[in-house]
Amino acid sequence: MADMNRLNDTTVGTLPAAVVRPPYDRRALKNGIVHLGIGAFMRAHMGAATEAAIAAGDLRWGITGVSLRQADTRDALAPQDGLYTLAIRDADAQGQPRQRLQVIGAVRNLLVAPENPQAVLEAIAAPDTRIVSLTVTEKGYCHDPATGALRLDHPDIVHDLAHPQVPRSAIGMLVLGLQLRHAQGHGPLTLMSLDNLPANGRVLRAAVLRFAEEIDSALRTWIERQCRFPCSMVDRIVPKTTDGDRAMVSAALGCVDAWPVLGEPFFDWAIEDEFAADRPDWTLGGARFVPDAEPFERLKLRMVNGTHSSLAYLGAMAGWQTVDEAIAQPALHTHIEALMRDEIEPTLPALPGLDLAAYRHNLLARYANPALAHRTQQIAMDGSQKLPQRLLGTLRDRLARPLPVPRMALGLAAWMHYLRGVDELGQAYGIDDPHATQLTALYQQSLGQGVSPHTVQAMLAYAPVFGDLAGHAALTAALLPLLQSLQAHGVAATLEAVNRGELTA
Ligand code: CS2
Repeated sequence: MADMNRLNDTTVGTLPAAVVRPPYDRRALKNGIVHLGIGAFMRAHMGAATEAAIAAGDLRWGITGVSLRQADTRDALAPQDGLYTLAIRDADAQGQPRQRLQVIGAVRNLLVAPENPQAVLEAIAAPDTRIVSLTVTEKGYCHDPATGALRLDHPDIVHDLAHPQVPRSAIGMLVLGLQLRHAQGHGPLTLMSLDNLPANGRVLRAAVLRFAEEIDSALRTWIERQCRFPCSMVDRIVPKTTDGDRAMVSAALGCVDAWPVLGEPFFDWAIEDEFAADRPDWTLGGARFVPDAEPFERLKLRMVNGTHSSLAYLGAMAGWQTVDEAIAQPALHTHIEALMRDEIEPTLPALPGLDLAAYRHNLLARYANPALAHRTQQIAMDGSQKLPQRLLGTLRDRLARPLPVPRMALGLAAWMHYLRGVDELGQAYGIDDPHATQLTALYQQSLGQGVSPHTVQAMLAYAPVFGDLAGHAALTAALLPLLQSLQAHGVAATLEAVNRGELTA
């Protein structure tokens, strides 16, 4: 690749004709959106939908992308004038992987918050800015996953309250940026979370108001009355980009893109039409505006993310490295399909026009996409932050009725088993989770001579994740034989047994 040109505003005109590229004059773009957490997901999802709105002629929605920690995205994209390629991957009718390439021009500016937090506050305050959106992952809200409340004792929040000139957390940056905006007399903003949290807009709103209350009650009132926090459901599978992906995209472009993203063809975004000022017409990119995102979020978090996490822990332990490799195992396929049909779907609210069986079949086909190489270890990270909304909501609903939970409990048992830090092939891996130290110590200490009721009880007593499920007798009884079987016989044998209707409490 050394002798190839770099993708940028000059070379974009020379790309092969099959590559879609910005059909508008990028120099005329205004910066209407500031996005915190300019990672792969946002660039493959909202970045693509915003590009569609801009391409239709509305040039107000250029994006300022902010990295909250690392400089790598800015370092890669600044020499490319913010241009990056979205590779949409699937298989053709013969099962051969293929990709469709689009160069996206919506990201105009890039900031690295730790280098210059003031620049981020100024971008939030700038008069052209109408929307600040976030993909900061579950842990980026500095909240307690079990209750949803902002943790005033979170180290980043403690830091930001003590040093408001140099905020580190997304919440601190938002509030201090809004404070500057308010002081400069510019209008209110829409703050939009695109993370996989239930009622993501309400979680964000509560965190922002709680932080604002600590620094300035008049500011809190202004935000509360004037700013808007629409909830949304976002859905597109976006694996982490690898060096191989970068080489493949660059070869197809005939010039180097150091920071492409890849994703599946599937795209969904249901967002509440609750904006403080204008917004792009994201329907042009496949979004839909809905009066209430809650039923969409519940559907998506439970069906997609819930089964994704279950599959990821089982797959990671069995040594199935990618989602398509895992779902190709007949016993796992049977389990995931039955998990959706028998245990998750009965907990979902009816949605007009939604055919749940078709949704389920389509989801299994998405998991089987052979061109994504989505790693089970990637999905397995941050379990403490993900399990409450992915698995525990469904579990709580079923336990309250009470209905049996053998398949839901298997996902949870697999997460506990995963905490031992070594897979069934003997490969050790790190646990990537903000609670990793506490959770691995708890699991390993509670094991003693092997899995016992004490092991399960000790895990369920971990309040930041399980809250009121501590000591739950039926859940303990459901988990125990599954965890024992995973430990003694492994993933494949446990799946077979569960599929035969065994190992139930
Ligand atoms: C995945 C999600 O990494 C994960 O935890 O479950 O990122 C998932 O791919 C997306 O939510 C799909 O929309």
